Amino acid sequence: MRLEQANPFPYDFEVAKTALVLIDMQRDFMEPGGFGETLGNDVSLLQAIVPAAKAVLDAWRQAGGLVVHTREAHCTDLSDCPPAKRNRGNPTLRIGDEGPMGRVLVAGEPGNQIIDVLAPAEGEIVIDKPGKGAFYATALHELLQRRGITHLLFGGVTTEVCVQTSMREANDRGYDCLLLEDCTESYFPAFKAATLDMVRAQGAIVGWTAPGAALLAALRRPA
Ligand code: C5J
Repeated sequence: MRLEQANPFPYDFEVAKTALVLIDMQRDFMEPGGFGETLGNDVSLLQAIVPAAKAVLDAWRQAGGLVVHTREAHCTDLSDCPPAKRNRGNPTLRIGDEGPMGRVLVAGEPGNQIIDVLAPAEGEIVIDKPGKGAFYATALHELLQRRGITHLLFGGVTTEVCVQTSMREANDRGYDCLLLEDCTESYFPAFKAATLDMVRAQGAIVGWTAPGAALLAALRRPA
């Protein structure tokens, strides 16, 4: 299968060897009262990508592709949250503090769940990650290797933090990565634009980018 519209040049992949990786589409980042807002961000900006991400998720499931969801999540005793992360900046609530959606960025809390509309389906991989990257201190690489995955399609939030970090980690592990432009968002539009540019610069130094519609069209084309 080929995404002709991909940048900086067409992206070839096989559904059976490709996973859709949706990064951190959690209430903690997407809704008021969560981690994103405690850092001073306008979380309403992120809602814009939900329809495109949902359309891609539905089509990818329909095609039988592997789906991976990640959550930035710490264990209840915060033993996987370095003080340098917890103490950084001047948030209104720190990781582990009790907020309106439960303890901020702690696994199992209401705010830590993926938003309902993109909730994982039975059998899909869900990775709880203590870092920004999806490969750091998780079993993701082994799970993908076991399934013969060579290509990753990325969406999720935020573009320049957890999405970009995960893409760079994936790139170093040998995956051909593509970022779905309208399925990722940042609290800072300029950072999103810069990330898309830097990913595909220098002949796709980190990977490709393409609109979600290009993937939908490719999946609809007869084989
Ligand atoms: C952040 C993330 N922004 N999921 N996490 O702290 O990008």
